Amino acid sequence: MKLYGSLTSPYVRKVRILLREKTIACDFVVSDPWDATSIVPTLNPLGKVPTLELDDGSALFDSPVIIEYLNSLKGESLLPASGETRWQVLRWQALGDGILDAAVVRLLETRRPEELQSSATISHQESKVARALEFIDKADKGEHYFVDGRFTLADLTIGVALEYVDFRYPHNWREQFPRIALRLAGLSTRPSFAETVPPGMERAVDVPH
Ligand SMILES: N[C@@H](CCC(=O)N[C@@H](CS)C(=O)NCC(=O)O)C(=O)O
Repeated sequence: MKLYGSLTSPYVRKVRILLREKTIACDFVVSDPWDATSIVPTLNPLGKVPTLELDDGSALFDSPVIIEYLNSLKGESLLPASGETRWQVLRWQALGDGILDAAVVRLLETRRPEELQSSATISHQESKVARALEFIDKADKGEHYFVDGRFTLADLTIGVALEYVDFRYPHNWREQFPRIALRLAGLSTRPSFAETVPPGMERAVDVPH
């Protein structure tokens, strides 16, 4: 298996974390999806990373699909098989992916020439992140993990999303949401997270009490 992706893509990072959590061997090919010579569009017509090339030459794409596939290969599943906890984990995963989508749209907008940028688009995306943080805070019951008393795809996805907010949309959310900051500090120390920090990302070390 070969995973194609960039070192900064949070969607790719989710997959790299899963591979580490489940100790699955997989080659990692650094590939910039914006590079015209990238091989990715020959595997994935959408030209996006992550793209996972399987040993039979076929490819899987979209991070939740890749994650579900890899998660099914071996070890304890990070997604409960059925019941209420399954839907809870999938909802957290959707929220985390949605935070990423909003932060990416915002970032791309801010990278346009200043005179072409839409402040309405930027604040529309920022309000999604703000509401998501409120949602996470409200759901916090002081437990170490989101669901099932163990590390699941919920923790993986929300953890990556929060660190991506720090990386690409840095703002002082920790003061308003110290419980989320504490939760993220716990996740950040996992080897799978520490080993996949994007180059250029400074990690927040201060956790408000
Ligand atoms: N929904 C996709 C999003 C993947 C995505 O948008 N990846 C970005 C990199 S962060 C990309 O490849 N962009 C290139 C493009 O859109 O052409 C997933 O979860 O895998």
